[in-house]
Amino acid sequence: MTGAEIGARLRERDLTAAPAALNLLENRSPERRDEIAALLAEVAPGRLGGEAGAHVVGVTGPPGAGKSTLLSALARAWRAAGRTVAVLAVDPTSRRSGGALLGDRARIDADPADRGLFIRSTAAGERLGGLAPATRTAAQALSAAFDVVVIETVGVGQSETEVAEAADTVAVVVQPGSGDVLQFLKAGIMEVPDVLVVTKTDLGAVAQRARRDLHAALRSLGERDVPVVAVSSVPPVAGIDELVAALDAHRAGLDLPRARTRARRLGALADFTAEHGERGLRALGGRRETRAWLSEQDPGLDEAALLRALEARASA
Ligand SMILES: Nc1nc2c(ncn2[C@@H]2O[C@H](COP(=O)(O)OP(=O)(O)OP(=O)(O)O)[C@@H](O)[C@H]2O)c(=O)[nH]1
Ligand SMILES: [Mg+2]
Repeated sequence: MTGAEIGARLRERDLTAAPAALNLLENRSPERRDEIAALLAEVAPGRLGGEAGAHVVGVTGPPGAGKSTLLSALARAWRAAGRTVAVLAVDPTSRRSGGALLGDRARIDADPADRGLFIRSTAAGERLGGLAPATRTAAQALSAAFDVVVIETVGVGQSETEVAEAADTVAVVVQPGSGDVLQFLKAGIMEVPDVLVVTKTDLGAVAQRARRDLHAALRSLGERDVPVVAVSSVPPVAGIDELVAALDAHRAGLDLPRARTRARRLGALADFTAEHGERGLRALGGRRETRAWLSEQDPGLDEAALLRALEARASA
């Protein structure tokens, strides 16, 4: 199947094209570049006649906070509501082993026979603490076919900034009793997420305290509208419907075309810098100049097309 064929199938919301799309997008060899570009062109907003319909949700937080278990519960709720779901889990540990072990970081319970739920674990690649370059474009491609696309990343501090650039809604997952997120929030090291989730409320008082502390920190930052949702992802499961509603409410309040256009432009800039370094950036007149130039480009262009435009400009 060619890149264009895979892209066309995604555009027609054929979920069975998802594995082939990921296989192609994760293949970073230069000879596949045109295929990848062809795939992305098929699902570009210019081709779709508007932004892809999925809700792209970033789920991030410290190791072991309960992200994957939460996603198992969330995926069940979304599927029960008839929504199709793709989960892209970024595995930072496989940098050393050189390849992602399927489902390693994800550890998401799912019915293997369910065609409406697609789960993929990807190695983080060369990028430290960030998104695998393939993950961002995979999220964009799958957005044409699925109702919900989740990007799960591990980390606190730097990682949610990159996720925020790729996702419509960012949820940061906090484990009760671990102070990192609270301290990072208070110190302004961490960007305030769209939704905060306290996991493991089945543990009782410690979870309630975590929720109160986060509320207090948000108040002191003047961010009293950010919801803090307490969940238990293991029986007795609790708070999942409330979390689904909080995520939906955030998405409903977004200027989606504006957010997505910004994401594609920042993504193209990140791709360009990853491939051509600071030196390439200087050839474009610097980062600020390049962002200004990107902001004048056609909002219907996909990330790969924007990257090609940057490269053409750099070599002009
Ligand atoms: N009691 C309780 N344990 C939970 C809950 N959610 C997750 N856990 C446990 O917490 C541990 C870590 O859960 P994961 O879902 O793998 O956490 P994660 O954030 O995805 O971890 P990494 O991907 O390794 O960063 C596991 O042992 C889970 O069983 C919960 O709601 N209650
Ligand atoms: Mg996980």
